[in-house]
Amino acid sequence: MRFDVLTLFPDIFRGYLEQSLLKRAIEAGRVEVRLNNIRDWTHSKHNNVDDRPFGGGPGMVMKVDPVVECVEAVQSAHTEPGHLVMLTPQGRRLDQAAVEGLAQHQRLLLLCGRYEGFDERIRLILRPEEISIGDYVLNGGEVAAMVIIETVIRLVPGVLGDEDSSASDSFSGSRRWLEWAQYTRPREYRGHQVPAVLLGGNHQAIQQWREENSRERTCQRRRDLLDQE
Ligand code: 6GU
Repeated sequence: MRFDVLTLFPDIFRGYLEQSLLKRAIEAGRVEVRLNNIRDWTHSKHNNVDDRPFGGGPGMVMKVDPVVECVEAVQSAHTEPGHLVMLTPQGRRLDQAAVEGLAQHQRLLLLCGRYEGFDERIRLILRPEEISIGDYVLNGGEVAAMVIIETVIRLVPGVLGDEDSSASDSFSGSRRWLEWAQYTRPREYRGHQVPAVLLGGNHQAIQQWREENSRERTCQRRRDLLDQE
């Protein structure tokens, strides 16, 4: 799986790429992440990547030419074009089904914006898939791009250890329940006991308890998930 990130702030990604799971996946050659600075594709004397909106109003708009030329340069480095994703609050809201769709591609280009938005001609020329990570405001698409990288690589074979298979996660496949309550040692802490059934070694009873716990929590916290079933 390969990601080409297009951003004005590549440094935001560096610490993230060095965290253990992702670092191991990169070292094993399962994942590759290339950072591209959109500012390298400016022509103006002052390297402007943004400008005031025509018609007036607050804020600055990402200019069309550096973005289009950066995307074209990244695409032309390969024979097959990668799938272009634009991170924007105006996009389709990311959920696990969307993540599974993105994971079908060999190569994703993640286009991050800053400022008030993108010049509309970027959309018209590049026809990206537009994705939002939720109904709240971010300063830019960089954190959203990291969310995409993290959710997609969890589906790449070999990235997670066996003991942590993504197939058993909440929201994976047809399963839409929240995870059951988990406990580890000690058996008692400040008077709070681990449920006795989990200590008993009766695997059928444990499985039954977990299913019930999972359903109850989903019902209490995320009724909307049960209603979707
Ligand atoms: Cl993808 N970008 C920005 N700027 N804000 C967002 C977002 C993306 N998703 C939610 N809010």
